[in-house]
Amino acid sequence: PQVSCNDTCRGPAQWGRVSAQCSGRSQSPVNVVTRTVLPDGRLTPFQLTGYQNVFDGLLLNNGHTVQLNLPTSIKVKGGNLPATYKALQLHLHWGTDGGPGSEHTIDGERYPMEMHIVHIKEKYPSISEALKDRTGVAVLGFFFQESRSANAKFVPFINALKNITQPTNSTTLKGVTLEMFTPPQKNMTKYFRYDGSLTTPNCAEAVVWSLFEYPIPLSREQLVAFSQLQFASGQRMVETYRPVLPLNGRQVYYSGG
Ligand code: BO1
Ligand code: ZN
Repeated sequence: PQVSCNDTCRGPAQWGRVSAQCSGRSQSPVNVVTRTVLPDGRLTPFQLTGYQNVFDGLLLNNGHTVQLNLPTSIKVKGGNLPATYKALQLHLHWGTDGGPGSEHTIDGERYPMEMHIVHIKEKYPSISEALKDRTGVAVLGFFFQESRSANAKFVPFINALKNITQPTNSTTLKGVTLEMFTPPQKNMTKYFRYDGSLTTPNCAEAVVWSLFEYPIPLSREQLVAFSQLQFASGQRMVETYRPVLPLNGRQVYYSGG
């Protein structure tokens, strides 16, 4: 008889069967070896638009992660990006109860959580168009680190998680700004840059990655709160990161040269 698949038999090791692109040579995430990054003076500070705009955003458990949909009035350019990109959504990757959980690693260190702000080139109507372009998508990646005190700016986001424990629950975060969920701009000047892919199927190699060195602080309790979410299987939504993949000769650049 047909048996249903659990969350491991559909895990990253099987993704090559889901989409051939997941077996490609420019996949994400990667381990960044800081000794071998190339300082690049073209990696200037980003020009961010709409980070102070107040919006009501849909926060949802999409069965893979928690996602906050963003207004497309939020944009990023500069930093040697080849175009202006508009925001679609942000989401996170984490471990178990505040343990290691970031997708990218820095010198082999895995942070407790990583946030991705997903953008597409302004000219594209949807992500499916952008995924056909090798630089169609720009993801800004932010690491988190455990801090003694709670991060007050994340309180509304984290409080809302208890209302969306099951896929496909959603709730509206009212009166928020992207500024609440990102570091002060002075802490966004040091970042790593490389060309890679989506970290989940279809794993399209269409992403310009920017990974900020400065980590966002959250208390242990705040990090643990993400582990209350659940997959469709009823299992706790934990270890939501893809293992690192080889660079296969790709260079990682660094702004802080
Ligand atoms: S990530 O930032 O590399 N972890 C990543 C991985 C997968 C997606 C986005 C970012 N997937 C796509 C979905 C689309 C959806 C789009 C925007 O995100 O495949 O169905 O429309 O939300
Ligand atoms: Zn992601």
